[in-house]
Amino acid sequence: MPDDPTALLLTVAPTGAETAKADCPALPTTLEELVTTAQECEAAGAGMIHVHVRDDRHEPTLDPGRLAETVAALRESCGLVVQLSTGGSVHDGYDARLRVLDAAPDSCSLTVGTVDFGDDVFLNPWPFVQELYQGACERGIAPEFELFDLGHVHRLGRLLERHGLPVGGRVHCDLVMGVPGGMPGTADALVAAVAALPAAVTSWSATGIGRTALPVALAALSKGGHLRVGMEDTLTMAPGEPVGSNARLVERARDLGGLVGRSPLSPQGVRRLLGLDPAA
Ligand code: KMH
Ligand code: ZN
Repeated sequence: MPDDPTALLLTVAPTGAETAKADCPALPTTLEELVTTAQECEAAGAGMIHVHVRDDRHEPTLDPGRLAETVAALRESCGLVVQLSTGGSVHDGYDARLRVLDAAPDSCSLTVGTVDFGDDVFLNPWPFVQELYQGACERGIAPEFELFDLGHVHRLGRLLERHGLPVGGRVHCDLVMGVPGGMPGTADALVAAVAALPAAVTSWSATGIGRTALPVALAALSKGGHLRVGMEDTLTMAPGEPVGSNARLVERARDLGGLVGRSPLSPQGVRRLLGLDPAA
């Protein structure tokens, strides 16, 4: 059955690894805050949550116990499809990032190539990308391919040609735009990236970092794509107006989608979109 073109996947990325709690007290960094955020965002229309975990000092961590505990808590408290970040922070090593899969999330982010990341470099060499992809496939975890640059779009085609499709046969990717060092968060860049997507891609979303959030969201909706929003990517609603909560960003995305006749996809619909068992 073809996907319903009026359905809109809203993914919320509530925390990320880059913003300090001290700089943004509204950032959900404890498990309790994350669970509350997930529930609020589900009520606002989100279908999937992209999760980065923090430690007791609110610092990013890939501690396996914490990741497993987080997956369990989210499954117990909300219906959202749980996607764990395998990107972590730019300081995380490859082994720790591979071990994220052991927490058995429904989905995992999978960045397809290296990208400059502000003053840092987010390293994703080809052998690591292949190992991560094979690990996700072996465990039946649906990858969401993170594409920060046009070169990543091309590389996704190479990855799928060499290793085949994910379990379930669906290929979902997310254009992450406006990272300093990656592709710009513009309508022109989005159109170019979408035109270059491999034919095997079955769905895509886009997210614009910082002030590119709205231009990217509007361009993505105009091209029929889905949306990722959240405080991982955007900390202001407008210049000088801090985001009060992740749910506000989800509500805004839902309302923008509504203007062009799109309705939020339920978590069950998201599972279908990703090739996961809808009944699980
Ligand atoms: N924190 C960035 C270095 C992902 O979650 O997979 C990587 C990132 C991508 O956020
Ligand atoms: Zn992330």
